[in-house]
Amino acid sequence: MHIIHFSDTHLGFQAYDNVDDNGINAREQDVYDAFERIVDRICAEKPDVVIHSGDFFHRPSPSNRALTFGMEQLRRVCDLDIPLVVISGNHETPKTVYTSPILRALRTLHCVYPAFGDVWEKWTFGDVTVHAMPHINDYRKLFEELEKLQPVEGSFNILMLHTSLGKRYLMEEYGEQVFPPEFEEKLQGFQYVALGHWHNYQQVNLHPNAWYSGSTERFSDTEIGAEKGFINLKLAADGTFTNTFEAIPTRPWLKFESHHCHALSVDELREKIKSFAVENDTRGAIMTLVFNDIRVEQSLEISNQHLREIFPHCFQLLPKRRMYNEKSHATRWEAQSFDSLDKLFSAYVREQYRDDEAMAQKLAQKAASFFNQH
Ligand SMILES: [Mn+2]
Repeated sequence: MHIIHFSDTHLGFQAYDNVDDNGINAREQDVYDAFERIVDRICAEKPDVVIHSGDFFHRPSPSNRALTFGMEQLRRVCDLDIPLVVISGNHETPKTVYTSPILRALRTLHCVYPAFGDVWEKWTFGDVTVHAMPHINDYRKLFEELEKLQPVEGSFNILMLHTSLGKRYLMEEYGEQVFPPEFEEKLQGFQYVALGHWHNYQQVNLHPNAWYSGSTERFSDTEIGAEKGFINLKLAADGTFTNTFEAIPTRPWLKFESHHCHALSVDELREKIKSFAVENDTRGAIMTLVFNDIRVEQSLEISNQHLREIFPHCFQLLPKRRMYNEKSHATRWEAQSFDSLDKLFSAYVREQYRDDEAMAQKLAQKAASFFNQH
């Protein structure tokens, strides 16, 4: 038996202002492309069963485009008569009773078995039983279902969960859950636990039968350096199995980081960034640029516009400036926000008029009243 396990496709996710030739948010399109690549592989490999461990859609009410795209792609799998089981994740599970579960729409496809709402469901395909435990917001109901959960004797039991198994796999998101520790022992009754939620491909240390397939695209800079793709699960007749990860191509996301920027001259810092631009292929890449302990006046000279000139062909620049505070030697995070523009300007003016404190103060005060007015 061949099973393909994937997860966290987040259809409908959008980020940044880049729009493609069709007027679609370019990052949203990246997410669709990743999904389509996996469906291409499913159609080529023709596995016996496909499982998706949640966060199929990014929201409980996805856009028309996300919904129609998802349905069209699943239809390709149905045309090959391959059953596909999908569970609801914390992202698409409705937060109130006023919203109807979007995964219900997938029931209209004959090969798709969506699990949503507050119940554990199971389906058997040949030698394999797939237990689908959707994300359940209400802990009382979740506990009830986990109490009932039981593997089928004589079958290869796969349990699908969208959760953090142990506290290590939390994503710092609304509504996410840690798998209740009192039920962890129960997991041993299942030959394979197909996990979703954590975005990197990973075997769980404490539960070697449990695997995160990871997401199909990168949704934050914590996913830099991790490949994206799906799991090929191959079962042998004796009940053993092999688990292999297959990567798909995705948009590159690179990270430049400079420590102790305050100890460098602006020119030295610039050279460092430029050599990174030479050593790496940054075309079409998302670029996280971290400047640790940077002085205010340095950050004004290494502006976003400046960085754009160094990386003219990158997709998106994400600079993070961690400010150096000479007096306390403490540092703090400074986003690209304008809330402390007056402070930035005043520090800059003081730097420019080192020998004329009176002039610096006068300019800073004028600027401060201007910033207050506007
Ligand atoms: Mn999730």
